[in-house]
Amino acid sequence: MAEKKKPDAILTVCDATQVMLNAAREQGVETIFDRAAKMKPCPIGAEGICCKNCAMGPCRVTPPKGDEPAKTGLCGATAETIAARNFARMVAAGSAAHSDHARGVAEVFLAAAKGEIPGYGVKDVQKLLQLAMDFGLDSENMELSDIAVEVGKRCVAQFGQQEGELVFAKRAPLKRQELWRKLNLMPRGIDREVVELMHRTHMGVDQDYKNLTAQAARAALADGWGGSMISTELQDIMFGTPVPITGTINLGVLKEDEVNIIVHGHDPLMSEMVVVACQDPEMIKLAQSKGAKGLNLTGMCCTASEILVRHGIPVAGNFLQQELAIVTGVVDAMVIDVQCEMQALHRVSQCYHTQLITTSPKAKIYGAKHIEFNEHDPINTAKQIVREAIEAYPRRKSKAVIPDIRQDMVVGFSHETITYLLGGKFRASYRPLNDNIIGGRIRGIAGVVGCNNARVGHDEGNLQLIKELIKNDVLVLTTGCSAMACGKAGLLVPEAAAKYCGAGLAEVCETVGIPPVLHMGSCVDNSRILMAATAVVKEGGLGDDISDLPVAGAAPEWMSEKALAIGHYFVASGVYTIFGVTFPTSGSKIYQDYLFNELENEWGGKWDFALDPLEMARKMIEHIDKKRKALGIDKARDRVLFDMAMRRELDAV
Ligand code: SF4
Ligand code: MSK
Repeated sequence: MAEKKKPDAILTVCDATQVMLNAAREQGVETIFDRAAKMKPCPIGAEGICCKNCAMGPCRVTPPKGDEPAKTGLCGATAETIAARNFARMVAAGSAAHSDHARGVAEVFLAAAKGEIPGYGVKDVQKLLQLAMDFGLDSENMELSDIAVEVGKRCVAQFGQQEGELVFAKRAPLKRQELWRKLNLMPRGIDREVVELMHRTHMGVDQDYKNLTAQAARAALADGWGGSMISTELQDIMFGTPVPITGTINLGVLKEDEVNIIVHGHDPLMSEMVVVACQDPEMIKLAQSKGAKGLNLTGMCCTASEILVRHGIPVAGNFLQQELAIVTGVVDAMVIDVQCEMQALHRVSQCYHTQLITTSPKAKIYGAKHIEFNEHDPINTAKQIVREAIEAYPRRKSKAVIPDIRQDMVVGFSHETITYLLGGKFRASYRPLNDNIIGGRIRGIAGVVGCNNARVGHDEGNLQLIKELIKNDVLVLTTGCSAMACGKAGLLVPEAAAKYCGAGLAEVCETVGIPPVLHMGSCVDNSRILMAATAVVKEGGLGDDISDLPVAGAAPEWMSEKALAIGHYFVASGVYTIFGVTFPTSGSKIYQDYLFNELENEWGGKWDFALDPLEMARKMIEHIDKKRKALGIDKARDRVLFDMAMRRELDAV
């Protein structure tokens, strides 16, 4: 089940990417698209049945041929144990990535609350007070700054907590919490669950694939309802909870006559300050003194989403466009923080004048310039970065190739905003959404998230899947690079409803004035989707657990370990979750059967796989319809569809 892209398959469905890919090839610059064609993935590794957890291996336990006995590793580890261990280690790494990002945010939040950092403050007081309540803080007679300090301390403590339950896990529907307690899945502390998972996947420890999958769930839940949720909440408090805002996306946002700075990665702490620095008259004057018309700040990957949803800063592109942005010849600085930054950026930047700048002590690239983000003097670090970009501007040496392709979009749909939009100012609630689901105008909700993957057509899977879902009246919530694919394709504007949706969803979107695909933020903001699902349960009328809802999750172009962690916390939260490209346990039939079938009986959610996005859509809709039937609301939908069909027939007469 490894990648199956044919040699003549489409490399990208994004026109701007295609233009730049042609330019890169003309200029002899190698990119990930070329490397993907030259180097095939190892099929045994891709199927999860190669173990290198000790120096007696790697042991490759390929399926037996004919009557051969099943192969095991030297230690006797079976294919299902090896597949489960590999899967679990990917989940551990993904959970660690989100959660270590969150730790950094929590530490800065606490230091800022103590008044140790100029530049950061409390923008969302309401959310701060909500967190104080979550942590059981009696804040009635406390100063706001003291509440922030106390909330900061308690968030930081979630990482090292050894016993008890993570505080945000108690936001989940009660029935889900009870299930987690019963199955021993309730996360105790963020670091603890990841460390324990790494221990249990070490040679000769946990060799029961079900037990490993359960601990992987505890680590993943510590991410979704822990690390990622802490990131989202504290970032919202410091920088503002997103509300709908317009933005522009694709490589056409770069400007030939301005200093172009791209911030890339995931962590908004530094990029928020770069936003401020770029508005500084002193910096703008400096740029003009070098012959530029001004400063053009844009973003890439999830750092882009963070500053897009809060400031409307333009987005240059998603994961597979990072090298190609530099090929335009006009990127004066690419500034990276953590995660999803390819080492190849250094080699590509050397073909141009682009200054590649790393900023995190946790994420250096050999050869790149390192300007460490000083969290106690963030604005001056940001100004230093902007100065580097300005200094690079006169060194431009190649002809500018900027595709004249960009697309407007509406983004910033936090789950709080959805409440307000659907319910209105005076009766903000999820009631109208629930009613529309019950009544059948909205068939269900899908979370479509995740990456690009160079093994399949860039943006192709995300777009095919999402268009098919909205055509079938499924409202889509999206984050990460998938959200950016939607933005580029014009799905994040209200007008998309009339063009792409089924009659029911189109009617709802047109009434409320929202796009049929709601951009909810970056990768850590998948926690917003958990909260939205919980809000739907709590609103009533659609069961009493997330697993009762007509919802499904997907990552059709996933590539990162973080995506697997996200998928696993959705499954453990009761969501049917389907991935594309490849599935990392496909070499063990026993283990894959467990994840794809048996798990649903235990957790209410399960994993699935489909290479073809239309097949993926079919499976998701089938699951949504199954849940509608169980809720007894399938008839309502039949009636609505019948009415619409009748109306069309009448129109045709
Ligand atoms: Fe081989 Fe077992 Fe060592 Fe893995 S842990 S490499 S299966 S001997
Ligand atoms: S950036 S994790 S490629 S979504 Fe979050 Fe995109 Fe996936 Fe990175």
